[in-house]
Amino acid sequence: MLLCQSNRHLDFAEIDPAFRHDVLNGLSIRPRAIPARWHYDRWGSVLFDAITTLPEYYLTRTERSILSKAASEIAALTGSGRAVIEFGSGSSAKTPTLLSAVNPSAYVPVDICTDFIWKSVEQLSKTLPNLSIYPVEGDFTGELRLPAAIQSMPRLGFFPGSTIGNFVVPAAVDLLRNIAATLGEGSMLLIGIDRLKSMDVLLRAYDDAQGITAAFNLNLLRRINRELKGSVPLDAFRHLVRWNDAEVRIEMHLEAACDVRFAVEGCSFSMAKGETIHTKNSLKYRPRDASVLLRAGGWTPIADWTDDKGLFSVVLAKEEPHNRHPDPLQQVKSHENDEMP
Ligand code: AVJ
Repeated sequence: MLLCQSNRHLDFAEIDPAFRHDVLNGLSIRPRAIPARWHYDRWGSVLFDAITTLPEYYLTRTERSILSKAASEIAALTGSGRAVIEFGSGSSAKTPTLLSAVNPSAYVPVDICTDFIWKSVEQLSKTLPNLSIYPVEGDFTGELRLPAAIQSMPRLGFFPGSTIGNFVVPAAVDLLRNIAATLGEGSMLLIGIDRLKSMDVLLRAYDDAQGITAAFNLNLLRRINRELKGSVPLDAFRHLVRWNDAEVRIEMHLEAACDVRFAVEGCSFSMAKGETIHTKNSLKYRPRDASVLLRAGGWTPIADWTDDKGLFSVVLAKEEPHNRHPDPLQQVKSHENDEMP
């Protein structure tokens, strides 16, 4: 059963003003940086799907196998009858495993790119014909309105793929808090988080031998040329991957291979050889880092699962603002500030 609601709708030819802003602003600031979400136009989503099947890209298959092994344990902890809200559902490849285990009362896929939502939802309604599906087109970093039909249902958020790793820590905390506020009291969250591991395994996962990740990264420039009337010479740029140890993250950049000048929406830019546009972060978390992150975001971890190599974590958490745990230190402090009667 497929039911429709959209937070925001853009027609085909329409250009997202936020894309225009992020690109013009991102090319003007130093270091230059364009948010990773703009990689996902139609072709970008196809390329990302190809990335998930690459031998070097262990994330997707590892998460999927963790989920299928843990499915019944997860279901035992969540109980059945929750509405499952999936953030950044994309092609929803991991969803059927979870959905058939937790026996949800409804499924709400949330994504910025609707093309993919519709296709995957069609597929899903064939596999689970009795499930009510309410796709929401929207940006889950902003305010999200959930469909009225799930108002009274207990919720289980599903945030797979280590997408949380694309956000620097303060933004990740904001996002987790936003998800907690959206899902509300008593909610649970099942989240996939990629772990810290050896640098060469990580570098290879983002710089594969077939060059699919390079094409995915360079596609951003193609999109800029197409949607923002750009004149960026694609062959003057190279896909560059870096490990940033201080920030514990993989970085993707587009590096100018020579001095280059171009225009976007009538604004001219010039870049010197070797200069880069930072296009993506992928933060890696050790298990305890992940636990601290979740707590900071208003979620208390209650169980986690990994693979035998400890490559990837799937964590189940429940919504619990820290002020619901009385903190003795915090209490002393707040008493100090109390005004005497
Ligand atoms: C699904 C966004 C988490 O950072 O690992 C992989 C995206 N982009 N290779 C990641 C991605 C290029 C992926 N996320």
